[in-house]
Amino acid sequence: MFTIYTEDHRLHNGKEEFHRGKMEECFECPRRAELIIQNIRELGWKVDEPKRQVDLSALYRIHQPRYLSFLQTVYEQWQRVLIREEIEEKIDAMPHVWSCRGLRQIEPKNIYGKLGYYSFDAATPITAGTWQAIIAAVRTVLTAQQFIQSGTIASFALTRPPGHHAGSDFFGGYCFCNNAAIAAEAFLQSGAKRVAILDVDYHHGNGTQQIFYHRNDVLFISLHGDPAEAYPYFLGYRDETGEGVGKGFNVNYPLPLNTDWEQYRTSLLDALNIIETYRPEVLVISLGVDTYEDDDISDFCIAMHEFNEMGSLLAQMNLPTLFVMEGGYYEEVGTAVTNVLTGFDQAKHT
Ligand code: Q9C
Ligand code: ZN
Repeated sequence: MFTIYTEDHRLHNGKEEFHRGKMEECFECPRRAELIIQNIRELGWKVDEPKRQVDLSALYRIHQPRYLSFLQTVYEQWQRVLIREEIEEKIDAMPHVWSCRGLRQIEPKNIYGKLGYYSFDAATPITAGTWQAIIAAVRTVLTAQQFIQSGTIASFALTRPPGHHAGSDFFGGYCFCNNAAIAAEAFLQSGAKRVAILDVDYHHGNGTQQIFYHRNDVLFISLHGDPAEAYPYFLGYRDETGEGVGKGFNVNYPLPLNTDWEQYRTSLLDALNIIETYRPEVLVISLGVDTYEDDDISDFCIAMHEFNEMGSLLAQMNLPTLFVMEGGYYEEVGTAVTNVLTGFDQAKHT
């Protein structure tokens, strides 16, 4: 499987996230991508750097300009406040207050207010190099998208930070810009009429759902831990089916904790049937492998070898397929990823 990767992801390197009532070392770390690329190199697959001159207009179509300029400048503003408050330590920017029911939706001037206004959790620290890493991930996914556009049957965008929790104007869940959504938009810009995004990450792709909820040119399907029990808790129920012309083009499969491959497979086959009926020109996979039984923050029970079958089922769609990296938080994350991609490749060649 042809992979796009750059070391620039390392520039996003959060120290701690709020977890179980206290600050703990970030689960979403540079090491994740390094483990994955190591597995890919061992298999001898072709790896390219993202192109420098890639057209970024899809990024600006998916995310609000005000949100993007916030992301670009937030760390500078944060640093000025640290200096003013005479804090010498290098601390990541992190929200601690949000606007709930009964409060206003107005962007505050204050940096703490802004951080809360543009986010939904305290798991997503912003570091000095976060913006550069975000742009590197967007270049990565758009380069992989271009290769598919010009006839490559499948490619893998090894993106970090991940994207599926990021909406048009909010970050959270380790995500800032929605790499999969940006790729889908790029396909449409270059002439596609229908794109399907299938999200197999353990967590509901709330950002992707929000972005395309009122649209029928992108079908969004997500399989995930039931929001009544699993993060992000506040979206991902079955009755969220889209609105306006988008009605029927959003499909959620909330699954119980401890879902195993056999149960998962049933919903996956159902999802693949819906995609077939939709007749998209391309398939974008939000590839989270945090459904693994030993993932550090998730509660499904998929065994390592079962990821191969997942890949081969995806191949049977017979569509140009763009894999975009999302979650997966454990030492063998690279094996799970290459198992999906190997399963896909092998099914293609038989
Ligand atoms: N610290 C992705 O897999 N935190 N994001 C849950 C609390 C947020 C996962 C545990 C999990 C986000 C891309
Ligand atoms: Zn996840």
